[in-house]
Amino acid sequence: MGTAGEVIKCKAAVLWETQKPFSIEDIEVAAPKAHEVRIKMVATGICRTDDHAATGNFVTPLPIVLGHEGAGIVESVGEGVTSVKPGDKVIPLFSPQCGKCRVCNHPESNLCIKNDLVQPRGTLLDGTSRFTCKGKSIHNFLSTSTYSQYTVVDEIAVAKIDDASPLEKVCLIGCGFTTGYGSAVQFAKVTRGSSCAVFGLGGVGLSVIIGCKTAGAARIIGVDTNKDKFAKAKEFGATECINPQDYNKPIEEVLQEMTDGGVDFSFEVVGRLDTMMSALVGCHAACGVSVIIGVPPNAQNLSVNPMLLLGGRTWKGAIFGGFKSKDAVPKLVADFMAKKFPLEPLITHVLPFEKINEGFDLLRAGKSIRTVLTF
Ligand code: PAD
Ligand code: ZN
Ligand code: ZN
Repeated sequence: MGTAGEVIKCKAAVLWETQKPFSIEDIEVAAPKAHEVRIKMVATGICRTDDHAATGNFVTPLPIVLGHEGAGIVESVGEGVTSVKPGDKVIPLFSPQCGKCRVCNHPESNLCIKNDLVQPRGTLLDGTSRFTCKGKSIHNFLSTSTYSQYTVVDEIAVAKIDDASPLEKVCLIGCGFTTGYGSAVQFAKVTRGSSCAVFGLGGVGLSVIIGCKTAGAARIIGVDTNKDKFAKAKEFGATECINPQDYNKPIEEVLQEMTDGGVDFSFEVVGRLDTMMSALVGCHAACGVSVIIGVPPNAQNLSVNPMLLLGGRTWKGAIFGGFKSKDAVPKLVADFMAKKFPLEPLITHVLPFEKINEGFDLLRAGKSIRTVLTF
């Protein structure tokens, strides 16, 4: 490869300060060090977690190159890399899989201890970043940083996928689709004939619905304050949709009345404390399972009466749908290629990368499900 070993100059969307637009900047991307991989990005989605970071709701070091739902082609690899090679199609993994730690060796868990999302340092594993702009080092986001024409990731944070896969679609497997779908089928293990409630009908919530339907749920109740989301939710398999603003009582009571005491499975896919409580109380007090997927606002806590759990309810949360990322992503791409689930209906907008701020405006206005930026 012509550029292997060299610094690459390219464009990236840099966030210098929270609550400010992204600036498209000329940056330098250093060559990958040992066990690192440099990727030419082809497509990346806009996920609400990127917006949480851009607004400061989710705290991460600045300045930074955000983006964590992407797909691209390996440009070059550092010493010792064995799982990918130049020319491979890949998906960066915001939740890595080192394959060695206690969590990676646990049969059920997936949040590898090498992750950079619980307490983000904004760097690769060696504690530094490969990005510089105007002489300043720019941080990495969630081990991935996909809002750049080129990015460098650790080998444990990238998965090789099918050579024939359409990158402008399968990029959603890098976060939104997999998180939602996995939360239903892999993490909650939704059962056939069960009742489910999904709070928040964005890209992730709709993917929860795909998972609930695949698992054979009998009732899937979509809950959203934006009724424009209902038609698509029904297209994906929601059997009914409700808007909390249409009732003069708490939505958890409405759910309890609709489902003989509460749903079997509820999913919070908004990222608010009040909806986390409603999802919890809206699942059955004895046999309900409530799953938190939404990222809560920074440093906010809930106060919970333990009686809500004493009767047998389960309350849990998951990153990336509970999937072990490096193992699961190539299989999910193969499943998509075998038409086991759709991704196209989740993509409402496709924009050139330079229009990233327009893409975020669409999300903030509630007008998009997923915008895919193409490079
Ligand atoms: P999104 O903004 O596209 O969807 C959120 C939906 O919630 C929208 O349709 C809103 O209208 C709706 N909503 C807002 N307020 C309320 C309310 N009070 N009651 C009901 N509905 C409401 O976001 P998304 O689908 O990209 O992401 C959803 C959340 O999941 C967000 O917090 C994101 O940070 C988080 C996430 N978590 C993971 C993970 O691994 N756990 C991965 C990806 C995203
Ligand atoms: Zn690990
Ligand atoms: Zn995401």
